[in-house]
Amino acid sequence: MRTQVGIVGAGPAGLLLSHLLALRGIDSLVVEDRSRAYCEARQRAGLLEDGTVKLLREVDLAQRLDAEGLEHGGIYLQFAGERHHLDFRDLTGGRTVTIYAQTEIVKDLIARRLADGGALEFEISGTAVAGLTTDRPVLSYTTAGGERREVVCDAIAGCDGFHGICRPSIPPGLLTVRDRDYPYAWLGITAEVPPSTDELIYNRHPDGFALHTMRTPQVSRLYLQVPPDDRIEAWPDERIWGALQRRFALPGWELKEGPIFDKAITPMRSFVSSPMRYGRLFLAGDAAHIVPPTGAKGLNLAVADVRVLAAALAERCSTGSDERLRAYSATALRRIWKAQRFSWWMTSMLHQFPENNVYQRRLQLAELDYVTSSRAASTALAENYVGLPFE
Ligand code: RFL
Ligand code: PHB
Repeated sequence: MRTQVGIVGAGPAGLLLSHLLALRGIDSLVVEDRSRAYCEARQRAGLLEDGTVKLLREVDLAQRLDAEGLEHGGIYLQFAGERHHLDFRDLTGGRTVTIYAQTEIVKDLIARRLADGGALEFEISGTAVAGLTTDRPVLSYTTAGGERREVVCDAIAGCDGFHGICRPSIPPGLLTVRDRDYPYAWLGITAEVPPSTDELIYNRHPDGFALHTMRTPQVSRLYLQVPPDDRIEAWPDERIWGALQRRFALPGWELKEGPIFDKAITPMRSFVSSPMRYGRLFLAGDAAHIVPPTGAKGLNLAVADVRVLAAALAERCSTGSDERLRAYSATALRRIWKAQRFSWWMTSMLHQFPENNVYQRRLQLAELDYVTSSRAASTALAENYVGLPFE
């Protein structure tokens, strides 16, 4: 079998890449080891940068996003018993962010690829990549029906997330990893209750960080900083709501509670593996880098990577020139490192670190005070949060 670009992983990176390539007349095959239903239900990101929304509009993927997405012109930062608003429209010349769940983006992308006749295979197993330094790399896998396939490609895109097989297929010693673990995790819940806020609340509290976000006008999403080794069984619903009530408490404001229908604990990590290329294998999205979710950058970075990669692969196909493909890793990494810095900074400013002494905790409060009282400092937060311009 033959395709131009073999794509491993039907997350946002792999699916969007196949769509962007199709728009340029390049055929691809996406292989995914989970079921379609699983990919469409996996609770993850919810916040899209201004540039991500505009890109999805440009490539005709924003019909439902425009109808159902919730446009936000700012966020709240809560600390030391007060809640402060940052007005992104004012600070960034009218730019905004949009709440539209990753589950919905994935549903839209899968529906569109199938409607356009795209090749998409779910529930495959035994994914392997070979011949990466030749000009005919091979993607092999076993179909849901048990048939082993070998697909000869011009290039392979490793969009298979942090735990995928593509990054580990690169010979040891060729990749440089820069990473950082955080001494806590996030417990995330989705609840059937209208959000108690019009815009997201990022909350620094002596008990730990908390975030109030949302999915729709009827569904709230909330996160709590918890110890890294906590198990979800230790968090019955009453304990979760109790912790959220304590952390968000503000005179005259009420946090509404409702039935929780999804809860999970996620570790926090910063990770960059470079270069994002080995021969004809190109890594994109979480396969190459991870950020802690405090800056809401993971999904947006995956989109930014494949935007660059699709253009580079298209140039290679139409002109035979490798120039943009050779620049892919360096181009993507410039944005990635700035998002790493921003995500690390937001995380460091808002969480309780067990090792912090009183002096360091006082510095965090001074930083928050500065960010909410200086126009220069709040502009720096705002322009990173709504998303730096594409290259
Ligand atoms: P994904 O979404 O992990 O997709 C990878 C796909 O590859 C498949 N796969 C394989 N397929 C075939 N063969 C194999 N051997 C395979 N191994 C793996 C997997 O099943 C999967 O379908 O990576 P991608 O496409 O790079 O997308 C990245 C985003 O999913 C991720 O960065 C974001 O969800 C991060 N994130 C957030 N990002 C934002 O931009 N804004 C947010 O508000 C935000 N909030 C979050 C987040 C991530 C979170 N968690 C759970 C990690 C909140 C949370 C709690
Ligand atoms: C989410 O809506 O799930 C979300 C939003 C902002 C973040 C992290 C998660 O920083």
